[in-house]
Amino acid sequence: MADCSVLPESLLRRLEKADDGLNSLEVAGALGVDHQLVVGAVKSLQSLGEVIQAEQRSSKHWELTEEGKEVVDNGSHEARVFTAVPLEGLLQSELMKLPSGKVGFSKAMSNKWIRLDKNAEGGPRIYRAVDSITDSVREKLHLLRDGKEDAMDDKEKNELKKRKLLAEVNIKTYWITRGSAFTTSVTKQETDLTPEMIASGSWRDKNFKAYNFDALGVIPECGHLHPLMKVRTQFRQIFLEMGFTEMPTNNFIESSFWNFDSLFQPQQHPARDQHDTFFLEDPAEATNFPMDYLARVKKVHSEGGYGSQGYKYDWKIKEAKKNILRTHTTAVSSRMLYQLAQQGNFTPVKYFSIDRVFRNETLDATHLAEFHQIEGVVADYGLTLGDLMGVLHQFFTKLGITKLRFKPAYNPYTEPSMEVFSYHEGLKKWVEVGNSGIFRPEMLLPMGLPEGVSVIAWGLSLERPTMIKYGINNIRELVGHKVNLQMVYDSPICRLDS
Ligand code: FB9
Repeated sequence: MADCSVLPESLLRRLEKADDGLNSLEVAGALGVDHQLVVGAVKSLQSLGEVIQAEQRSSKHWELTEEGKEVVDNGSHEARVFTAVPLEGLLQSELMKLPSGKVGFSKAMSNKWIRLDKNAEGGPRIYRAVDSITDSVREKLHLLRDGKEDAMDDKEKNELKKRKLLAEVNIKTYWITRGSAFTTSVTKQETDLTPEMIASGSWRDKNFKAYNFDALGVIPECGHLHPLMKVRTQFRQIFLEMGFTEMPTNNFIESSFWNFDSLFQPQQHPARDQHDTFFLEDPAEATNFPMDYLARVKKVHSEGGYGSQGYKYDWKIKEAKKNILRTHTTAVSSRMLYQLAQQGNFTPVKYFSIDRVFRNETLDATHLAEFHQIEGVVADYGLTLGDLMGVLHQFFTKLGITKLRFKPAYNPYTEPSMEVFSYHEGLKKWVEVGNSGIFRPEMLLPMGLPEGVSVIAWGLSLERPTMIKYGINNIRELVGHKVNLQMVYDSPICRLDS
């Protein structure tokens, strides 16, 4: 087997004697190497300049099929039949049970290697008709496999093609001729200029490979951000540009107190029962509450206060202690507003959050039991519904959504509340893009926020805009165990601009 590292030199030496040129496939056969190695040598010689000329051609080429290769390894079927027949003969029925029996019998008979005695005792019996055989099919296939295309004439090749031992394939070959700068001594091309070469000056005698500025860089193996995370970054950027500060949302588990009671959401509200909320078994209860604040929450629920008549029910701390998976990030907003009230002198704030929330809801193509909620909160003296509409216009304009409409709605913790709609040019209809409202005094005043401070807030999901942005119709293509990770790798950068 030729030494592949000197293939280019071997090719040049053959070309020196071939005035008309060489066919790459014949060279491969002559050198006993795979044709692709010769193609590689042609490419490397072409990179040296005009040493050779190589014209691509399409050549028909005979290749052994898998069965043909098996015959080279184990002999032809007819030869295996001859070998299987002992001197005392073999029942034809026994021969037909052998793997090569059926396939090799007729060929062995036509080669007159065996004979059949139909009247033998016990049934038709096969005997050897000669003492030895030459398995020429195996020998010729062996020669062809080693690149000797002239081992058989076309008639023989087509015969073996019918027997599915050979196949004729079209391959791309090269017709190689001497170039204007032909030489048989190509020096090894250096691809790196090393410090040693510079220090010793040996670079002067080296032949450097031309730098290929068109070569693409190796794409580094790297991580890929999920589309949701790309869109989250864009929303975060929008909030930061608007002067909002991100809230700490790193607790999926929340007490019912902060998730519901602090928001003046009554303990008998349907959203608080099992089929809408995920309750924890262990630890089932939260224990650490600001008890003076808790007492004010209990009072405003059960008796009212701050101008409100309350819900007039027997509020129970046991219900408030229940641990749940938070159903909205408004629980975090509530904690932050309570913390703001504790700082003593009130200062206006703008907060935002983007994180996972969990609801025990009916699943469908666009809803799972969890989603990412985006929430914005602004607290200041004298904020009105107009301020809320204004900040919503500013926020959604940064998303490229300019046509907004507001529809009166209900939330337990905001009054008034508005659903936000935008006209979708593609769908030619108004689609809901979020919900909003002004937090109730029954929520803010028990926290200790000063009279006159009002807090406007709004929310939307991260999944909906992401699915629209990336053209995903079923949320299970975006999140969950069935996600096609290639989608994550291939998803383009996200720009949520107007
Ligand atoms: O995100 C929603 N829709 C949406 C948002 C953006 C968007 O961008 C387009 C590319 C340009 C497109 C659509 N929605 C809210 C509306 C619907 O999708 C709705 O069917 C699903 N809603 C979720 C809740 O469903 C159980 C989206 C989610 C939602 C709803 C309300 C809030 C947060 C998320 C809220 C709130 C709130 C209200 C007052 C005070 C504080 C928070």
